[in-house]
Amino acid sequence: MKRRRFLIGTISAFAAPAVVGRAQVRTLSSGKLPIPPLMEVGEEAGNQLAAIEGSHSFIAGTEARVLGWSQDHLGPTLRLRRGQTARLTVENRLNEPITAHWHGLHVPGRKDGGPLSLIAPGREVENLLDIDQPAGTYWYHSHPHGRTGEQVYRGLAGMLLIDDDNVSAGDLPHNYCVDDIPLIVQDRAFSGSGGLQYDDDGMTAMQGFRGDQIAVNGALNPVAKVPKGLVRFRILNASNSRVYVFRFDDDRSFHQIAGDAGLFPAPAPRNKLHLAPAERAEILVDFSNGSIASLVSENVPVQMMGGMMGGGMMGGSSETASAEGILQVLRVEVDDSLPAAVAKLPQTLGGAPIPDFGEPVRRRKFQLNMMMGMGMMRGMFGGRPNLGINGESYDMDRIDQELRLGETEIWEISADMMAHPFHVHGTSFQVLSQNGQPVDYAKTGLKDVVWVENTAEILIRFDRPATKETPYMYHCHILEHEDSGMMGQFTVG
Ligand SMILES: [Cu+2]
Repeated sequence: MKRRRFLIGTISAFAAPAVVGRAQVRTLSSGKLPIPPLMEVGEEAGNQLAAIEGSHSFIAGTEARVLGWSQDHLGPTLRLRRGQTARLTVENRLNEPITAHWHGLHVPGRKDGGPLSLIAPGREVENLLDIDQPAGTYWYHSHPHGRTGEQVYRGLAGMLLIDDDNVSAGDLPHNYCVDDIPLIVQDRAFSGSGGLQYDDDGMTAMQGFRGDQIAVNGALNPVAKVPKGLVRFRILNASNSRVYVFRFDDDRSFHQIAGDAGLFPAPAPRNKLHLAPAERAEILVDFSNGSIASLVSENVPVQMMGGMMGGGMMGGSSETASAEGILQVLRVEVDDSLPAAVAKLPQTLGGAPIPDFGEPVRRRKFQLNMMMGMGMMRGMFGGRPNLGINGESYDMDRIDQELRLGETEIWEISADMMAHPFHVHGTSFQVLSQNGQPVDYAKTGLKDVVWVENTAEILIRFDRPATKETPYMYHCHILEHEDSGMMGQFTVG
């Protein structure tokens, strides 16, 4: 397959972010925050997602060629219900293979939409997904090996919510698009004509691709109108590699109520929110005093360890050298005419999952490798680098681990050179420690991505099977790392 190359060289040519207080900010229109349409996915037939190519205007007066699910860019928000089977047909109207991966869903390997479940051009696949896991904010995206980064970047991603009728939602904002607002946050780079730029070779693949503009639900610099009360934002970091540290420009505090895979036991107060690629967070923000605020993020630099990957060898990208600058994400304005259903912060979150992993019977180690000899050298000289886990690059003909159904394990994950968001398919896990420090479950909830700076330990169990024909994946969710081989596959039986 001919790989597209939009951008030659390093990202340094596009390293002037939309930074507040800097002169070189390009003028952007501030439009209303687009909200993806809600698709209720029940057991009845007729729910259809089609991968299509479309055109989308990020910058006024320009059009970008993009991808989407049943719409020009990104996809509808799917709402599934616990205890039900979601029936959903996925059709591929593109001229290259895709998959439909349900990120965070506890479904068997054959329904997981991993890289071995390709949907060829012109084909469609019916999915019957039995939903039995905590209510929460999940997502879906294409996952073909070597092409995930570009396909997700161009738009094959969407949000997926699980509701649970047995969990009282009355205490929490739950009016989609009014006080319960999805925010799909992605960084983007543009050509002079307003088209999307992307590159996944060489040093860009080593660092992970980063754009200099922040899109929310496909819009740059949008404005959200919210009611005068408590507002729930469901934030998904669907960026290929960028890490965010979100906060409000007036430094107001807010409460995190959920992480990747379900509610916390109680709202956790925060001033800042660290969100690595593929992580989700639900936050409650109080707008009852009517004052406006902007959601911003620190411009987190790519952190490479060791002198060799410092400035010189990194191709002089200014983003690696400087953490200065604040990225504008979303302006929030209060509209008195909108109904505020919830005014008071709940003290506890009824129906929050209670971890019940039991005693671990085994430990496994996963070392995320940037240092793969000649493979890394290829990356430095402009080719696709050869990254790996435990010394081996992803091979779809090799099963890397064999697990037993229902057995709890501790996985020890370690990173070299830089920090990586490690994702595991097919289940949710509990983070036990990061960098040797114990992690408080009340501040993370259940997860399916863990941020690995140096080391992390997770407690994990699989209750669904995965065969060697359609195994589960574990991988770095920096999509250029995943596409370059920082992925492994395993069976559960
Ligand atoms: Cu990585």
